[in-house]
Amino acid sequence: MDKSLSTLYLVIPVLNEAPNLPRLSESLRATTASFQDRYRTHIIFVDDGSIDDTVKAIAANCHDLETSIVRHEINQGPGYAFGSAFEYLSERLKPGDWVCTMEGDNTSNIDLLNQMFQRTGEGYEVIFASPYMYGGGFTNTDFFRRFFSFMANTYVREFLGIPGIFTVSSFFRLYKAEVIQALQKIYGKRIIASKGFECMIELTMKLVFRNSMISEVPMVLDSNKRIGKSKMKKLKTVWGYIQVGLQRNSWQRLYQQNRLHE
Ligand SMILES: Nc1nc2c(ncn2[C@@H]2O[C@H](COP(=O)(O)OP(=O)(O)OP(=O)(O)O)[C@@H](O)[C@H]2O)c(=O)[nH]1
Ligand SMILES: [Mg+2]
Repeated sequence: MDKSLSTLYLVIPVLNEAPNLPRLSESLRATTASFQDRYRTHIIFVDDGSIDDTVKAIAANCHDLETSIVRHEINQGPGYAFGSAFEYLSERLKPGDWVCTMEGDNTSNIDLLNQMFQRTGEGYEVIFASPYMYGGGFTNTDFFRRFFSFMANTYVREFLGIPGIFTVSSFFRLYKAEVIQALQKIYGKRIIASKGFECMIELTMKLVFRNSMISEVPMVLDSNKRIGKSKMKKLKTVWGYIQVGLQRNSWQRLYQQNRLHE
């Protein structure tokens, strides 16, 4: 391992994903190998009170990869899990590093990372994988899940006033370290307050407040790539979206009051 290289951190929240780990580890291994000349890859799993063998499956499948496991004994939700990962990263991130957040159920097409890095070469600081942009899409995804996702994205665009981004709720994103650090100065080490799936909307808003350079790459979400069911609790997520809407102005004020410290 070349310690002089910058690090690409892959942050993966996992809740009962043991069956998906063999395949996930293969793609993480392939990614680590394909970036080895440019980045050292470090994978941070956030296990959130899984009641299956997720932790054992990580140990069994990822022993040859550089990994850390952040653990919550009791399930707290994916937003809280991302917050724990950002807190963990706050002591470690260096300029030049990148943070990629992704799903643990094999639905984040990690082959897109190359294309995402190409966008960073054009000056973009944050890149979202985007099923809603031209060239992206959904396959093998049930109608209700697509409808829910469509409504969420429409709500954010039309009611929270974030136009111009096609997909605002996807977990699969690439962030420049300096962006995470800038947000941490304003919003604290965890950056996000939301505990549930609405966390990505909160983070998108906070990125937009600081005028971050955001771009998207098209992704086809293939739900057949995962084993098991979605863990999203729909009603809880709708409530989370409403809460995020209610807190929008206070987060914006916080940015305006603290931006000089950036
Ligand atoms: N840490 C943590 N991770 C979670 C939690 N709920 C879901 N996840 C993980 O977050 C990722 C996304 O969850 P999914 O259940 O796939 O939700 P989704 O992608 O919106 O739904 P589908 O498209 O139907 O898969 C997966 O890696 C899950 O293991 C949670 O409460 N805590
Ligand atoms: Mg999923």
